[in-house]
Amino acid sequence: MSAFSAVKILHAHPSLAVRSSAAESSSNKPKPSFPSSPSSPFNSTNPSSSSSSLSSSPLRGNRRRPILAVSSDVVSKKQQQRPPLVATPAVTREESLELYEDMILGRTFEDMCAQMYYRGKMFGFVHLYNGQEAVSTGFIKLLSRADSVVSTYRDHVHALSKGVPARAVMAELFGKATGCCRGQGGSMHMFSAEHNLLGGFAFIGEGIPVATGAAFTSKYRYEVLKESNPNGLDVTLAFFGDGTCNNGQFFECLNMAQLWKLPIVFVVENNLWAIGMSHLRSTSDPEIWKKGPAFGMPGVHVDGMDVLKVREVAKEAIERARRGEGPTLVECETYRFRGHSLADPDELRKPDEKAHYATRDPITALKKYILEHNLASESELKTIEKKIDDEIEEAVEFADSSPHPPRSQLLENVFADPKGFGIGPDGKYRCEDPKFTQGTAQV
Ligand SMILES: Cc1ncc(C[n+]2csc(CCOP(=O)(O)OP(=O)(O)O)c2C)c(N)n1
Ligand SMILES: [Mg+2]
Repeated sequence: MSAFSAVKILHAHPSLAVRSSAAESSSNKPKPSFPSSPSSPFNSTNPSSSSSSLSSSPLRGNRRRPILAVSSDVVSKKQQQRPPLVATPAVTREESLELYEDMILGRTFEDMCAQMYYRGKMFGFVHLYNGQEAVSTGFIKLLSRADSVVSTYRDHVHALSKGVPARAVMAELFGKATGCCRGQGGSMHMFSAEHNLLGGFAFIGEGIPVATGAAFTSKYRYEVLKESNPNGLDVTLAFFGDGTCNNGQFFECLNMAQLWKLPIVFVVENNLWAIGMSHLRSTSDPEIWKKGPAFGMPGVHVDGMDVLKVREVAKEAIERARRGEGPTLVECETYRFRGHSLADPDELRKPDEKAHYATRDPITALKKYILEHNLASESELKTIEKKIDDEIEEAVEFADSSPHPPRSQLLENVFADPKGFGIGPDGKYRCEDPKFTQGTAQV
């Protein structure tokens, strides 16, 4: 049984505040908020209950209480009494194995990154995602190739979930020519046009307008250019952290996305910390999901340590974006198992807080679920783990043996050209030169 409330949904209109049956409904007897499937967490309610777990959550009101209570306080007595398992699994065997494999891929890849970083194979800052895998997997495995993902500097696992091969991500981290950005991006700037991975970004919030633009493109193509798309609108997922939600670009983009009903899902990975700053200390109202309704879109809170709950919420948010019903803000409450970056000694977070979340490891939880529901055997899961181990080993060998980019690549795709912009000797703007992006400087 999860320690978090599973889903909390608040609709734009205050009289339509909706929470799922997995959480208690609010005291003003909510009604379903917008059309969706009957089993959706977006429209299920529990009108018989009148207590609100939110009112007792330390995310609201008393911000001096220990962060551990975030999870423990939101468990209502009613939830605790609920039987721990349902007879019918929420996923098919194939789906559960796909989710398991993707989460193992993310975790194993990142553990290897740590090893390679400390061996001096990677340079600059490297931010790992350990602990947050349920968010990447729960959302991105529902996308098709044409859908887009916009990430942050914590981007390796989003890239892997979107299908960028592990060897291309590892080679990028090694700064090699075979990397997905030819070694020019590095850890914080994963990009793959082929996979519609529209970038990792070093500046926080920087990716949100890019994602909003991608969603606008999708809508423009479909509705204005009348390009046919049998699946409906292509969807963009914008991932970012809790600390980023205090950045102005977040608010500007929520406004535009809702105004134009763009096919985008804003996915907040609330890991409770922004480097060494606690979310509860830095945010006037720490319940980020509530900011969706302030702009007229649904806001959802979900346990980000439970891939099945994330997937359930993600499915509905993605489908409504695809149907042209506009954006959703989803706050996934999660935790990173390592320091902010591999250069962070992680001394600010309390050991008991880390220990608490370690018991909520999303991979262990999914494994337990698979076994308890007889979706696969222990040896089948081991086979997946072995397959991923081999894939990561191969990725490291590939990255290590790949060539460095040539020196001539150094000034490609940079906006400052030592020879200057403006008009060249031929009377043309330099940017009109087809070789412009290759740079003109001699290095
Ligand atoms: C515009 C900008 N300001 C400040 C920073 C420095 N900075 C790097 S990470 C970070 C915290 C971000 O926290 P959060 O959004 O919660 O993401 P997390 O690292 O927890 O995934 C800050 C302030 C930055 N990268 N960009
Ligand atoms: Mg954070």
